[in-house]
Amino acid sequence: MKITQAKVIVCCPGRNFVTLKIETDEGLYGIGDATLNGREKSVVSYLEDYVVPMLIGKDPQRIEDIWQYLYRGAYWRRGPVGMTAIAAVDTALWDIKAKAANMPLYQLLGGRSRDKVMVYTHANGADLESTLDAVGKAIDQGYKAVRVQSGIPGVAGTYGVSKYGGKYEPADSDLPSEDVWSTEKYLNFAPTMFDEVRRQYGDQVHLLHDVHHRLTPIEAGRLGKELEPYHLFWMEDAVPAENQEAFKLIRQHTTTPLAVGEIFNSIHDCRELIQNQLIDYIRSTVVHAGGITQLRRIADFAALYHVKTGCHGATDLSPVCMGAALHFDFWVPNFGIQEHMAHSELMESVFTRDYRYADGYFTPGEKIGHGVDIDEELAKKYPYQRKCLPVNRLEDGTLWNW
Ligand code: CS2
Ligand code: MG
Repeated sequence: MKITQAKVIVCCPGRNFVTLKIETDEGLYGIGDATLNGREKSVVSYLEDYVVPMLIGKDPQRIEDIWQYLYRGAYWRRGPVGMTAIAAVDTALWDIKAKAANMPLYQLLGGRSRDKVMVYTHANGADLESTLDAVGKAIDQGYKAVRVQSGIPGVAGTYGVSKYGGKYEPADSDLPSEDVWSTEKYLNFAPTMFDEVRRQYGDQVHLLHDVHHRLTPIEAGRLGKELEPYHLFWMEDAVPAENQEAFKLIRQHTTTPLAVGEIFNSIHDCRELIQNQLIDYIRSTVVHAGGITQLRRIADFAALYHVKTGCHGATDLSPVCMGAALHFDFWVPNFGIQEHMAHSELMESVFTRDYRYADGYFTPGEKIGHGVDIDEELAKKYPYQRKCLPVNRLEDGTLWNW
């Protein structure tokens, strides 16, 4: 079998998506997600100007060799742009191989390890009252796990909360909008929020929270300790994780489970965190961590240290990533949870997918491959529109972590 063509499809049905379609001389094709929120066109160029010409004529069944060719062959290894491009190729090749084997991708990975995949959804509101309502709605929809984010008293707008009402889409303007942040006001508010959620909804529902890289290690230790009475499923991205060792300080102060990794693109980004058991969940997923091929390596390494998977699943990861991730989730032995920030109907309209939601769980579907496809003609109706993620400043104007 030979690769005859690879197309990069860019569309914006409510938000930007980049999709790679690899075609072969035997009529089979595979689809991969190549979306990098706020830097989409960089990945388009990396694929179109460099990777696609290298793929033509190669045997698509040689998934590992092509992964090594694109990783080692780049010389300039790792990084979000290159690894997202490699991930898109890898996902498309796994899609082709599973189709050639006439089986769903999870079967090719080793068969299912569970009957269904537990997911968590997002509940957020501009204030505590609307956030509590959103949690109740998520529970009524059957979710067993809910991520709770709220506007903070005295802080105008914040991560995870729509500025204009309606669905939250962080990449909200042509050039970065500017958010304002106060760690003090946040730290004083967060325990109250979870106290209210537990008081209103009890202990059964799993509660998650995303700090979104905004604390120092000792602040994260304080928050984790203060949230212990509320038994969070995880506290995510408490601290920027370039310095993996810094998580030792958080661990010394709290038993609140820690999750990190949605912005990692290599196993090396999380090696110390995992082997020193500084985290409990690894958030890396198919589209940004080099595809199924590297994500499997990360998960298997994590399993040695009791770390479970918790794949990222925001709306800026396309239904192609969600589909591939659900097949991965169905197989992976040390599964933890899968994020499901629901795409809008418009976003989903250009993709066909086989995964299904029921009562807090997903199943990946039984179609051959990963079960997701893109309607190229319909995608043309929604041309790319540059949208950047916000930047974040402290109240004194200091540029901080968004
Ligand atoms: C967030 C993401 O879902 C999450 O855990 O961290 O929504 C993140 O903000 C976006 O993926 C950034 O593009
Ligand atoms: Mg996150």
